[in-house]
Amino acid sequence: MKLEIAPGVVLWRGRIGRTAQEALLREVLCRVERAPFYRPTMPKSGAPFSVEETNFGSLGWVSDSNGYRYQPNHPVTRAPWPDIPPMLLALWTATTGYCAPPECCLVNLYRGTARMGLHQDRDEVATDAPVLSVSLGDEAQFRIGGSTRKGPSQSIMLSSGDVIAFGGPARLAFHGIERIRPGTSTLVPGGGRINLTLRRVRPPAASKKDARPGG
Ligand code: MD3
Ligand code: FE
Repeated sequence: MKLEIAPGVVLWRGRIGRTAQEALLREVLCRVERAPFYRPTMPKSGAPFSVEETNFGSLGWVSDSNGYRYQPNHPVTRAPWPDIPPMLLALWTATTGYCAPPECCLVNLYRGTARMGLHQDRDEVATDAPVLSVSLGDEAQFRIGGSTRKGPSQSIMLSSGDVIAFGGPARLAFHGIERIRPGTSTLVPGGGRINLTLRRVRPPAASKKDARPGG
C-alpha cells in the first residue's frame, strides 16, 4: 500500500514480502562478513553511537571525532565497501525513478535500546535525489518533522518490509528513530532492526547527449 504521509514522504507498507526480506537479508549478511559492523563515534565528543553501522557502494558514510564524511573504504578494515545488492538497485529505480543509481547504502543495526537522535541528512551534494529507506526486522518508532528543529513532527511505526522515500520538500527534514520494539520480528538473527538507507551523494555527470560543442 502506497501512502504520501507528508509532502515529499512516500511510504510503501509491506513493499517487500517475507521471502524477499529473507533473500535481501542474506545478501546483506554475506557482505557484512567482508565489511563488519563497527560502532561510529560522534564528531568532537567522540561519544559512541548506540547504532552499529557499515556501508555498501562506492562511497560509505562514516562518523568519527574528525566529523561526518563519505569515503570509499571501511574505517576499520580499510577495504573498499562491498557492492550494493542488485535487488536494492532495482528497488531504487522502481520507487524513485531517479536518473542515476545510489552511491551509498548505509546499513544501520539497532539492537536493544539503540536509537538515533533527530538530525538532518545534509552531507550529500546531490540534494535533488531522494533518500530511500528499507526496514528489516523489529519495528521502530520513527519521527519526522520539518526542515527546522522546532515545529510539528509526526511519529510513524516502521515494520519489516516497509520502504519509505524522502524527496523534494522532505529531503532536509529532521528525522530520527526514537526506539525499536525488541522481539516484534523473527527476521534478524540475534534480534533487532537493520535499516538500509540508499543515497546519491554526488550529482550525476551531465549526459553526453545534452553536451553542445563549445559549451
Ligand atoms: C528523512 N536512519 O542513517 S532511515 C540515517 O532508520 C537515518 O536507520 C534512520 O536517519 C534509520 O541517517 C532513518 C529514514 C530516513 C533516512 C534519510 C532521510 C529518513 C530521512 C533524509 C531526509 C528525511
Ligand atoms: Fe538520517
